[in-house]
Amino acid sequence: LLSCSSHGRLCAPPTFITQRNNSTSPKIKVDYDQTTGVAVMHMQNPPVNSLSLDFLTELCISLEKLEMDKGCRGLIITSNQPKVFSAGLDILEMYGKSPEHCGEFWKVVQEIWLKLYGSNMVTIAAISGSSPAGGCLLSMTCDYRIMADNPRYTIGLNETQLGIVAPFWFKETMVNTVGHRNTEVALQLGLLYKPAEALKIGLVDQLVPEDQVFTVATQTMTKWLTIPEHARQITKSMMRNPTIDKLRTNREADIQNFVSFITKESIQKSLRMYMEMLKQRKA
Ligand code: CO8
Repeated sequence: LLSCSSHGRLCAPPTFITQRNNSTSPKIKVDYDQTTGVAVMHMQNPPVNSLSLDFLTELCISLEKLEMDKGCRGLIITSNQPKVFSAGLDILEMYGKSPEHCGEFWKVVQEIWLKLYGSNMVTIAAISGSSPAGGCLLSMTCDYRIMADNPRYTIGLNETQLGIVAPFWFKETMVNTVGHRNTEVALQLGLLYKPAEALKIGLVDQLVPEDQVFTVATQTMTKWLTIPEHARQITKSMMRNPTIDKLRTNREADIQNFVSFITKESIQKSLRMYMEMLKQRKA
């Protein structure tokens, strides 16, 4: 079993867990077409686009650059990894790490959500594969979601299945997307929906054949960009600012909550069991 020292610093992960090398190659590829004002962000963090500290930092920097460019009006987020949009937060950033590391990690998770949920750009998620947990959150921060119609893929906030609790701003993003009742059931059971079920509850907006996800995302973007920009942006802020403001004013407390929760021995044990389950499933 995992053991913790008395001052909360956790032991190094056991050897069955692969520590991935921090590759220096870019984890995000951005194609920006200045004539259309649309940027495409390709996530390329093998094998499953898990949202590590490095990856999220790179995502933040790329987003900041695009947001500052007034000519950039639309952003499509997609994945270069086969079968997966994003596997969510990198569990290895939360397992066997010091409280300081966990705090730093959580701050970047907050930052990416704040930036994307409050973005002035039209944002579209081109969901070309599975999108559990943080991958689902990333999708829900966008204005519109187009998913590959393949029943092998799933999307949802499955945190309870890992023995962890989705924080209030994950929950509110989901409520804002699929309503209170759907969220209540989805979050308690940690449901991962197949595309058709996700469409039914409004977790995604459109299903298309796998090879058309990107084309349809581009066509949809063109439509969204015909709406007068200022009116659309103010409307978006009106819908989203109450949730954004809540996190902004509680940011430090939210970090403290996360750190004290995630470093608990029982939670670390749950994460470890979940990682073991992933390995066994693979075998
Ligand atoms: N973090 C780290 N490593 C991961 C993750 C992850 N989220 N997901 C998969 N991996 C690893 C696997 O262990 C495996 O490692 P290895 O090659 O060393 O054996 C490798 O990535 C490939 O994974 P699979 O073989 O499972 O790949 P598949 O293509 O078969 O499946 C899936 C892809 C569907 C994405 C599958 O990997 C999966 O279901 N992953 C787990 C997804 C998940 O449950 N993520 C939850 C993350 S927690 C989160 O995002 C929110 C946390 C909120 C915290 C709040 C606390 C208060």
